[in-house]
Amino acid sequence: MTGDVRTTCPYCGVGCGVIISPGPDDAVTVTGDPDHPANFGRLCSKGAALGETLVHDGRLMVPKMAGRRVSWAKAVKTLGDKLTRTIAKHGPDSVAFYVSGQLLNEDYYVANKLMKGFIGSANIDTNSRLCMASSVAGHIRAFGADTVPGCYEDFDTADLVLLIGSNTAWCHPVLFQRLREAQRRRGTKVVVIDPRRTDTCATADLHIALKPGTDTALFNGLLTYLEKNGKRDAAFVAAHTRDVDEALARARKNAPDIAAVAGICDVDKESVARLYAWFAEHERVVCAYSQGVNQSHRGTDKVNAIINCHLLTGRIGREGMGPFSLTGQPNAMGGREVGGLANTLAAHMGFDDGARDRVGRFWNAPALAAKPGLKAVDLFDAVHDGRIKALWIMGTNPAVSLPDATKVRAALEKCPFVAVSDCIEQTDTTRYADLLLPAATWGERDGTVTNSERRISRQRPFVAPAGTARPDWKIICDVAAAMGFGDAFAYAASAEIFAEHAHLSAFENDGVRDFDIGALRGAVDRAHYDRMEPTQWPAGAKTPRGRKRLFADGRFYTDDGRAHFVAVSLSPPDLIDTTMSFPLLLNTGRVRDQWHTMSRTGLSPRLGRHTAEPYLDIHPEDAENYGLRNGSWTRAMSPSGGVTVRVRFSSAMRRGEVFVPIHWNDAVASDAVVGRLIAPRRDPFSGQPASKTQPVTLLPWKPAWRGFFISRRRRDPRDVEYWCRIRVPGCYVYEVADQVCPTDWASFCASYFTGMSGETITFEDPKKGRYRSALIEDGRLQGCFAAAVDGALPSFDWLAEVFAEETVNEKTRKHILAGRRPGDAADRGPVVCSCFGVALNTLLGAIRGQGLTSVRDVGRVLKAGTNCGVCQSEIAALLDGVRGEEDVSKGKVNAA
Ligand SMILES: Nc1nc2c(c(=O)[nH]1)N[C@H]1C(S)=C(S)[C@@H](COP(=O)(O)OP(=O)(O)OC[C@H]3O[C@@H](n4cnc5c(=O)[nH]c(N)nc54)[C@H](O)[C@@H]3O)O[C@H]1N2
Ligand SMILES: Nc1nc2c(c(=O)[nH]1)N[C@H]1C(S)=C(S)[C@@H](COP(=O)(O)OP(=O)(O)OC[C@H]3O[C@@H](n4cnc5c(=O)[nH]c(N)nc54)[C@H](O)[C@@H]3O)O[C@H]1N2
Ligand code: SF4
Ligand SMILES: [Mo]
Repeated sequence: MTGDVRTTCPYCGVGCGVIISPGPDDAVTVTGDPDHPANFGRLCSKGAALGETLVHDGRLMVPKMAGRRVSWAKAVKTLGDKLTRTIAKHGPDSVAFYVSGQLLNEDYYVANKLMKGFIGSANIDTNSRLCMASSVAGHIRAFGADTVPGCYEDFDTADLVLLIGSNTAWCHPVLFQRLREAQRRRGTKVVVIDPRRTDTCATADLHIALKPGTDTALFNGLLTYLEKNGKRDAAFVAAHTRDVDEALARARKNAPDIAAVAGICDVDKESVARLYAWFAEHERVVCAYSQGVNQSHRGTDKVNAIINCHLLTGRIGREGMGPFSLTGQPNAMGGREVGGLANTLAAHMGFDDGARDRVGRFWNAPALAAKPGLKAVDLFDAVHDGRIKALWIMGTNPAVSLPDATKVRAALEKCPFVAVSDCIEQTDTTRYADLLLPAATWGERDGTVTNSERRISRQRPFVAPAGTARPDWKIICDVAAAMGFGDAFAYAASAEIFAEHAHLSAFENDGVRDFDIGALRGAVDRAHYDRMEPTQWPAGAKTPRGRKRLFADGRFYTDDGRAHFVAVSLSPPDLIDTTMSFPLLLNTGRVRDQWHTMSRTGLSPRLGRHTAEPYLDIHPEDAENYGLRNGSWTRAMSPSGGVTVRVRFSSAMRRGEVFVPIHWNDAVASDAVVGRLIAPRRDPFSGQPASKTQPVTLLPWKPAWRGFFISRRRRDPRDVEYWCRIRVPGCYVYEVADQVCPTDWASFCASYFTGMSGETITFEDPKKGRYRSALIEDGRLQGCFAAAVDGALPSFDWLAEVFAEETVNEKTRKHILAGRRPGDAADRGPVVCSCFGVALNTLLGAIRGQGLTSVRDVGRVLKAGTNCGVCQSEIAALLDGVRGEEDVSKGKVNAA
């Protein structure tokens, strides 16, 4: 590359602008784009580490059939023929696409057009079903369209922000920083509503640790309270809404007063009272919500319970207020716009006759789908029972991320033909593919994404695709041509697809549909597309440069133009009940420095150090009942499956609830696919699975020995029951454990060193059951193995650093088997600040030793937290912890 390239981060829905600049030796530097309105130059730890992920490790470089390389021509023809023949024999509904919020608008648009307009089925659904479907359904019920009314600026100017079921500090870090800035600048109050005390709570004014699933009661109670306390905006409600009485009647019955709500939600009355009083007091309120709301078997009702409160108070569409759904993936929003969900047609139109006729004419479609298609879980059920016979998966890893993952795998196994487009060769899903298509990925692809605030930004390429990889839109159009639809898919570039998408949004619109980006149609001209600045839709004839907010005029997209209150309730069967056999409630979600199934973040050594192993968080008092110790292992089980993970004690958990992150999968760990545990229970309106409330039980899993293995090359163990891989600079670390001890450690270890050469140094203490060995060649450490039956192991941190060093000197060599840095007694612990590699024990040492008292002090002394800032909440919590220890030692704290 020659000059700077402005593009967009490929991770979360904040949609930050990044600038890629050429660096020395073909490297690039990644910085935040100061002019991008989503981030104004900021990046979080994941964004800042993007440069490290531009390696070709594990990339799928060429198309493959049954594991063998084939030409693109053959791959495209095979897939085209397969689809055509299956459709001819079994009808259009016998084929399906399962796509992703990680595709660009252009990819998504052509995939949707091919399925719904040319194949004649609507069996195309997306992983956004697992993510945003309840928000979509809630928006449509209330507003008549899937509209996010507000924008990020509202977080800057609100007086009160509720973060509901959102771990914003970790999942939308740059937006969270923006909110923290507002807290500092104007004293914005922040309330977190989440069963767990997450990092997001560290700087909140109030945390409501409600019983999972009870949000509807909390917001129904709020609605009742607001009405009782004269907070209804009578003029707005009368002129612009309907069904307020039904909603209020239901809310009153269900959540009559604060005491009742506190009981249902299992929180103290004072917290509920404070939340309600603050909401009543502050005109400028933003309710931002994410997966704790959406991923529920009553997620759509939760969304409407929240929206109802904004409608009653008329707090919508104006500066600093409104309900705000935080989108997860970089293009979760765009997928909704093109029509990637099975129950929408295209450009925010449904399957009514008018829309079908309009879209059919626009596409000149030979076979427009007549009715909605199958939603994700149903779609995979149809694969399982043989109704769907050919499936094309693009940019998602359903073998990991769908509920009932074991059944999903069985479905993939049974399906007569599975094609997968991915950029990574070995994922849990690609192993079921009959045909693998190498997709170009971030940095290589060219198109647009839409973020949480409806802002469409460009992703621009700056490197050539790896191997023979091609952009998804191109692959889809080639397959369409092979099916005989070449004329309708003859785009020379993604710009032409975008222009068509923009044109369709404006086609016979006249302001009746919210999604209108007609003003961007000029993008058909390449130069125009290249220059396109981040734009918030609607960007039609009236507001060609985009619009920040909608609904200030009180006009909605329902048939009667009014917003609809929705009467929602939370009756006892809606509460999630555990049983005698499965007495704990499993909650699932994300960690700070990993992204989904780790195919990209897993490549970054920096990011691997924040949370190295899959784990289960549990309250220490619960753990006791299950015979679990901190750092021991557990087998967590539900009726549909299990995982084996490490136990972490956490007082941030409510009693009776446990948490397991979603990221680990068979490509990085022996048995940590949390989707295997989740029952496919889903919301009746949105079809979104309830991924956050699964009854489970726990058993201790007791290995006879544990250890680790470090190697320069990847070599996933096959002969141990437990393993997980951690990427660190220059090498791979494997944590391993097994229930059976090898009879001979030396030969067991030798099997790990197979194929490597060098001099072996060994230490063995048979009495204590400890064994350590290292392989050194030409002064370089090649492999390292340590095992112990009593768990007494050195930390691998320093050893991993030795791998990064060029040569091992005499002094170091002596310490290798001890696993300890010369002259160093302490283990540094996990990395807290990824940007500067500052580890936990270094932080604690400095805080205690130098008496540091603020995040700023820590930053001054260690630099930690001074770049992207996402670790600031963790540092604040450490400071609190140390302060607590001091208070205890000074006798300031009485036993609680
Ligand atoms: N680091 C990182 N960031 C990401 C991602 C990632 O993989 N890694 N993924 C992106 C994507 S696709 C998404 S969808 C977003 C998700 O972003 P978030 O929704 O913020 O993330 P989660 O961790 O899934 O869940 C949020 C919280 O919901 C809480 N919760 C569970 N049950 C309930 C309940 O009944 N009520 C309430 N009020 N809360 C509940 C959980 O305890 C959890 O802390 O993150 C995006 N950002
Ligand atoms: N239990 C539980 N399950 C969950 C969730 C939860 O909270 N709990 N969250 C759900 C949510 S919100 C989400 S969004 C999903 C995410 O789940 P998935 O979508 O399954 O996760 P990813 O790892 O993001 O999968 C993306 C795949 O696309 C590939 N890829 C990346 N870029 C490209 C590209 O340009 N083209 C193509 N063709 N491929 C590409 C990557 O290599 C990767 O294999 O998980 C859902 N599942
Ligand atoms: S907040 Fe972080 S992950 Fe999300 S878009 Fe911005 S830099 Fe990327
Ligand atoms: Mo998501």
